[in-house]
Amino acid sequence: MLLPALSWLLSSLVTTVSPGKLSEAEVATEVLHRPFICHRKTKYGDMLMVHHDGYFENGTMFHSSRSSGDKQPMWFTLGIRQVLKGWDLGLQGMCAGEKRKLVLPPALAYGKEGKGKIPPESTLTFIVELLDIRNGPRSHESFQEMDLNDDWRLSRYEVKEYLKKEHEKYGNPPNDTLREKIMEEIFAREDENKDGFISSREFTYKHDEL
Ligand SMILES: *[C@@H]1O[C@H](CO)[C@@H](O)[C@H](O)[C@H]1NC(C)=O
Ligand SMILES: *[C@@H]1O[C@H](CO)[C@@H](O)[C@H](O)[C@H]1NC(C)=O
Ligand SMILES: [Ca+2]
Ligand SMILES: [Ca+2]
Repeated sequence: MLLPALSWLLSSLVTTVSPGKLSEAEVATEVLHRPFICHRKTKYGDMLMVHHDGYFENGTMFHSSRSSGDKQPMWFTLGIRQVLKGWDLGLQGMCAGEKRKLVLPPALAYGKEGKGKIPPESTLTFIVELLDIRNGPRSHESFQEMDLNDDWRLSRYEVKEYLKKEHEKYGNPPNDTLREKIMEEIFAREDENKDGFISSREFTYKHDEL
């Protein structure tokens, strides 16, 4: 899985893309399985772990995460266009253990162009099973976790400590040079008013492209 800190960087790249024009297309969503117990529901900014199967309109399967590649479920952040627009819209308010069927019109999938084996103007059906939900890199929970002295802004020290903790969590070798570099990139991008701190407003990304 991507380091949250890295996906945070990626997400800021994604969100700097100018908002697309409004689409009237909608996702048809059907709940196939609802778990008995639901501790929390997905919201924008959460990280989701899913297995998914994708089908063409004629019923042919074009992808299954259970049988292709490393057969591992995939992690992504909801609501930042890291995945198809139809997923960002159709996987909200979902419980871990829930299974949904999404029918995506082309405008919320691969559009007029198509991609790879997806022909132009394809309506796609996905069966998505949500396995786990975590606080996203941009959530208030993450901010509070990073804000060690509770002053509602992140200093360079706090960001560096967070990166260090994340690197240790995922077993990466300690490398202060690399962390210093990542941190400077984060501040260059996120500290909009250049006061040397990332405020909670600067931290929480805007998802107005949805
Ligand atoms: C189903 O549709 C896809 C995409 O248009 C095509 O590649 C595939 O050959 C079709 N399968 C059948 C059985 O018609
Ligand atoms: C630390 O990361 C930098 C930049 O990626 C790299 O050039 C350097 O070799 C790394 N140092 C160690 C000790 O791994
Ligand atoms: Ca602080
Ligand atoms: Ca600032």
